[in-house]
Amino acid sequence: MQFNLAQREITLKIVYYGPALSGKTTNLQSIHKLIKPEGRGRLMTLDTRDDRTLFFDLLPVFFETASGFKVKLKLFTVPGQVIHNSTRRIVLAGADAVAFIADSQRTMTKANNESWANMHENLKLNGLNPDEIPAAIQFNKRDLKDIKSDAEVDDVAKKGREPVFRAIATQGAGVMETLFGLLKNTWGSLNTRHSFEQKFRISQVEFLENIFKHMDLGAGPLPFK
Ligand SMILES: Nc1nc2c(ncn2[C@@H]2O[C@H](COP(=O)(O)OP(=O)(O)O)[C@@H](O)[C@H]2O)c(=O)[nH]1
Ligand SMILES: [Mg+2]
Repeated sequence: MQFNLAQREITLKIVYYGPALSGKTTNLQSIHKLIKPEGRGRLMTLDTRDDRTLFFDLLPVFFETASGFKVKLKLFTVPGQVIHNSTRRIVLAGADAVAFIADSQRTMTKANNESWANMHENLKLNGLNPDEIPAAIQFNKRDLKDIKSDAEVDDVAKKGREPVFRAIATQGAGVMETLFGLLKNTWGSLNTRHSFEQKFRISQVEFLENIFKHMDLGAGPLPFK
């Protein structure tokens, strides 16, 4: 969390992590599409030399609280390719929460596991505790064949502390649910570590409602309370 007292501005950083081609960029593109222009900034994409790799994407989402604080949410993705580890570590620095985008295809199980381990390692190298940072797991590409079954996904959910979501990011399905689930936990973590509610007078419901008020939620209301 970055806090600028003079401008009464709070900036939160959310990082989308995962193996190459799991759908991190697609998640951000879908979220960007679902937010009305007044609630978002420009989606930036920097391409690196090997064209299938994106350096990072940044998606700022803004709102102002009743107590007069401006909250900015910055969403980043990392390049998944093994050779871009130093970039991943830099992007992860100062993260307030991580969304881990796994590829549901069976052939990607090893890549998912390696990326998960790599994320833990890079969190530690950045002085962040992998057991404490708010995290959500998304199993993306549910529309493809030869994917982990629902029962197997449920198993992952049972074993870990992170909430688990299913998605088809190319269709925008499950992307808001993932972000919402993650931000619910993020508020809890901020409140524990920074007395968020007391200091800034932002309740969890106000926090979530403000972030999602500009978003087209399509499938129905999210569980704010
Ligand atoms: N079938 C299918 N393809 C997807 C889905 N999400 C992403 N993709 C495709 O997977 C490829 C990699 O996606 P991208 O978002 O660039 O992956 P990144 O490397 O994690 O950022 C692209 O061709 C996407 O269109 C999905 O839910 N289903
Ligand atoms: Mg990408």
